[in-house]
Amino acid sequence: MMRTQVGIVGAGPSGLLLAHLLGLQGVESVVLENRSREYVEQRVRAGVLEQGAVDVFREAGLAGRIEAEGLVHHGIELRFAGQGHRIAMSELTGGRTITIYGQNRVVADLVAARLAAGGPLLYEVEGVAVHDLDSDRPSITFTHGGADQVLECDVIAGCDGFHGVCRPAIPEGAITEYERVYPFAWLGILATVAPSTDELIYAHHPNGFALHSLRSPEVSRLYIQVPAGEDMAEWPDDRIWAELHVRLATDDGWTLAEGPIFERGIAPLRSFVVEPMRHGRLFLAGDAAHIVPPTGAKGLNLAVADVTVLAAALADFFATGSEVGLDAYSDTCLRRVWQAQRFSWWMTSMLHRFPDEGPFAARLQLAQLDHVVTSKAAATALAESYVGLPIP
Ligand code: RFL
Ligand code: PHB
Repeated sequence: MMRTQVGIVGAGPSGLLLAHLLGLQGVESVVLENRSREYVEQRVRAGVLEQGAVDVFREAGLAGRIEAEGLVHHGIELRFAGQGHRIAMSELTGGRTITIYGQNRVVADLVAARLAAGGPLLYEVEGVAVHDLDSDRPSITFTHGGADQVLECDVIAGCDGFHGVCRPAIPEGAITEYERVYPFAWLGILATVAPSTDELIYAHHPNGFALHSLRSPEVSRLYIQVPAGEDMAEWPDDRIWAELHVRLATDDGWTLAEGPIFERGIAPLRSFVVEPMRHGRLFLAGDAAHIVPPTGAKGLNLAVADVTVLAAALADFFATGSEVGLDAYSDTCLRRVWQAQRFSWWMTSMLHRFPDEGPFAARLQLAQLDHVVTSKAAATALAESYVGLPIP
């Protein structure tokens, strides 16, 4: 039998950052992850950090590599009807920025910090189950290195992502789930080629959405909308590039440079929220509690906000016994979560081809885009959401 203050299920960005923030406040935790360290550090996902998220990392002493190697961006481009239009994000938001820095590097930085702090971080645990969530001694059972283990906790943090075990452990009827599944997915690639753009390009095209992002001056990250359930085998490299050229084309002769593709994957698009983000002594954070379609670049940033709020509430609880912060956790986070849902849904609706909608809907999308790039009020609304709401 092991004992800790906070048992954390999942060593993604949520679980690792929570462990670090708790450690800074003298709160003990044990982090349990069912995958291997290599797998988690290589998993390619998000790439955009809001300024508020970078601030959290800086204040926690974790921003060394982000500041050295992250790329600070002041605007994005919306491309439609053959033309690009810059949204001057920083000018519209009093100087706020975003930073391009891959999620796998965020995770690697957090793992390094956790190991340096000597905190327990167990990989390749199996059969994780959470128990007695309604008591003040919840526990986690699992197998590690062939041995059955019981971890007794004061609190459990469910940071185990959308497919984890914590949310399903909450009795039916105690939570409400809100969900929208989109009829399309994103096919994403990483390619060894200098980005053909300085800023992210979000493109609307009759064939469907495309996004030109990047990871570094040498590596481009590109996405195209594909039908839900699409098989990667349908997309040989030359077809991916051909479609990117078509969807990103402009009237002024802009060109897209190609390079060797070294990573590819297809991710479904979904909007999901669970309310409340708590059951008894179990607190859900990040993707375990909510999923946004990636069009707003909000998934990772919401995870950072959740665990920042949760760490402060837990530190107060362990220092003073007060549950005020813990009781407010779900409502505090959900307000911000629903704003990110609204923005992510809106960006998704404006930029994708919806197979069941006709030409009227497509004309409305173009009118919406035209409005955003010609009205300062509309551009400001987009920019404020894109750079991110304050972390409470
Ligand atoms: P994570 O990163 O999913 O981490 C959860 C961790 O829990 C582990 N786990 C378990 N551990 C122990 N026992 C169990 N039973 C467990 N079950 C699961 C998992 O192995 C994992 O290590 O959630 P977290 O920490 O909340 O972080 C959230 C972000 O990862 C997520 O919001 C974003 O990456 C979303 N997302 C993207 N966001 C963007 O802004 N841009 C993107 O391009 C983008 N691409 C993506 C994505 C999410 C994806 N998922 C979740 C399918 C691409 C994919 C494929
Ligand atoms: C990425 O670089 O992976 C990325 C950027 C912006 C998004 C989604 C993903 O909206």
